[in-house]
Amino acid sequence: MNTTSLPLVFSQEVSDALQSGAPVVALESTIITHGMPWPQNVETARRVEATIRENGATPATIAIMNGKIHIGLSDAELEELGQAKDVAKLSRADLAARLVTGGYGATTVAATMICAHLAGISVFATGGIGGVHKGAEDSFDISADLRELSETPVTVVAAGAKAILDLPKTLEVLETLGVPVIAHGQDDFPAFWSRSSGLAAPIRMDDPADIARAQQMRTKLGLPGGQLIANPIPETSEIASETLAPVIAQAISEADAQGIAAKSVTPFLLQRIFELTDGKSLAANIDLVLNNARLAAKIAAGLVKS
Ligand code: PSU
Repeated sequence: MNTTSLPLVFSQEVSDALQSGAPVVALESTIITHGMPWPQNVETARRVEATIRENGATPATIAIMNGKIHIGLSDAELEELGQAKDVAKLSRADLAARLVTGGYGATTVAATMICAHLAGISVFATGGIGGVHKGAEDSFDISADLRELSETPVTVVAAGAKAILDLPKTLEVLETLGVPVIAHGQDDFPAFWSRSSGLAAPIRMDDPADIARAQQMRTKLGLPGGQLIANPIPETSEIASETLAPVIAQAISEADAQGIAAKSVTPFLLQRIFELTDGKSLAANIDLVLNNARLAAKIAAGLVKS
């Protein structure tokens, strides 16, 4: 792809890796600005980048700064973004407008997929994708992440969808949209902080190289879109779903009572669950992201080899 006319700024490390055909893993920035509190957000971002390097790939954290899409951030930029105020949480609908008006922009799963694809990166690691919110039959709150997965050819490694969501409906929508949902190493669809949602994943794959080949096969077949790789949180870090269910219910009823809507719902719920679990949910969130970074690096290496 000719990227010269695009508002893309590559870090030297990412530019070198892409030019030499080395494995690269994209990372999002909403998890830094809206998903975790300071300073754990920046500490985690650094650890995720280090994990990707240890596993043989180059990390490319994606964010909007000064009207440009940055593909790969320096340590100083990571620090700046992690403490910045007025960072817009960007998805497909508002990415272009923010580039024109300037200011900081954090990329969600949807926006990160778009930017990664423009940059020529086809694997991306995050925590959990957005999905169908509980009560969506009234609120119509369905994350744009789901449709993006059906349109943009990037493999997204996540610990399933966040347990704050309606997971059966999220899986239904993904099926309708033709998105392959592939559980890694188990039959069940994981529920972010817990290894199982009690729902079967439509596809299971154990070998990262197969996951890489499946994405290439989709391209060969002319099928648009990416893949959702649902990678369960490590056993030692999981929080039992029975423990979390009442906490999630409380956070959701507080959000309803306070009229929290649209883009603010997920950050509000994550923050309240963090407070209500005395920080345990954040520790689990950090461990699952690191685990996803490891798998994404292996998938990226598989894409390069085959
Ligand atoms: N993974 C995390 N924490 C997060 C997210 C992912 O561990 O905060 C972000 C992603 O950017 C995802 C967003 O796109 O949550 C979902 O937001 P919404 O439900 O508003 O679509």
